[in-house]
Amino acid sequence: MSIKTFCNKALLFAALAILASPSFAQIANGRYVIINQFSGKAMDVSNRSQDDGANIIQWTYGGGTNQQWDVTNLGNGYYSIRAAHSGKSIDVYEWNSNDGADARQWTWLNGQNQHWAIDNVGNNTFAITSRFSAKALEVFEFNAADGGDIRLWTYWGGASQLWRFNPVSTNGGGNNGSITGATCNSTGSTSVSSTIRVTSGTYDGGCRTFNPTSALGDGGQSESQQPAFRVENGATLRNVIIGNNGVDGIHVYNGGTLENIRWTNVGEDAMTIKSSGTVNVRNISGYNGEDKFIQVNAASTLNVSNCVVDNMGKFLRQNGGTTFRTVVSVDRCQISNMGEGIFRSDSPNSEARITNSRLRNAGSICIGNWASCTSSGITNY
Ligand code: ADA
Ligand code: CA
Ligand code: CA
Repeated sequence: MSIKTFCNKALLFAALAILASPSFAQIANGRYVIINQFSGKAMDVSNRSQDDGANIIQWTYGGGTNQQWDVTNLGNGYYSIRAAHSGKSIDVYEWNSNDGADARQWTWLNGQNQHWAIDNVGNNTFAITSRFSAKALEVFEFNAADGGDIRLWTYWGGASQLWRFNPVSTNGGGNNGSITGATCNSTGSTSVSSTIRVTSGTYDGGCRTFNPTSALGDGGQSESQQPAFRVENGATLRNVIIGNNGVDGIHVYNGGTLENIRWTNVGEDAMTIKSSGTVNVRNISGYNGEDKFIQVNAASTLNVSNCVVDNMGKFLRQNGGTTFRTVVSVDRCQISNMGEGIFRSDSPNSEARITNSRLRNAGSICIGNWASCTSSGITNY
């Protein structure tokens, strides 16, 4: 090529390189769940306290407003970060400038110990640094458990000092690539003594907690339990919290959509595909089952995106001994503490894949027989 063409191309590439470089965008004002990169747990005001001096700790995200933070750009290079349930600020307690100083909540007084720099250090992880002490918020002593303390320490860039800001969506809708799971805060409760059937259109639970009664089962491992909801023929169920008696969860016949659902305490299982169809599941959280989360009993296509699932035997089971074809895709999920693993099937005709997800103590990704079972974009945290 001519020198002129070469120079034009070089300029074009330089311009493209600038456009393609990470934007290191600032945090927009809004409400966020703030997730620690090391533990995967959410920044939390202990015991939902309203008090000045209440401790700030980490806890598994469960949708509480004491786990959501209103972030406001103060226009001076710093932000205020205030708990949604109390309006109180993250505060360097007692103006302690040492390593190990505690982060607690305090009434907003506009002090420099309540001003925070939020710096994008790459990959959408952020350091949160005090204007007063220049020290960074971290999970103290690499504690991965619920209740781990949030304190300040000299910044050194470890995962325990890095945070993700996941926007809280108020409508259960998209989350721009972040993993939040379900986002409802309970608006009240409704008891369910016979299965609620959703046969067309959309059933919007309004973020109420649905509590199955013993008429449907006891939430244990009995296979004779009834589901709390039955979704049929492509209908949609959204904005639901299933309470402590999880019974047989949600049954889907002939395809359907589940959106913004939280299973507080999974029963025999959380969701079962009972007859063939396409099932789309998004923005869900499930906790504390004994065995399966999702059960597949019929040939089907299942797409799951944006889920948080913790503490059960396995994420998905195609019914034991069956050889029909299921195609499962799981994207943007955080899966932790699976006794056995993620996908289990006996079918040489089925396919499963998990992408762009975070795993911790999640067992084997592929168990049993599959035509294909793959993973990509996995972070072990
Ligand atoms: C187990 C049980 C099946 C079925 C399934 C389910 O795999 O063996 O018969 O009940 O659970 O649908 O939960
Ligand atoms: Ca603390
Ligand atoms: Ca079941």
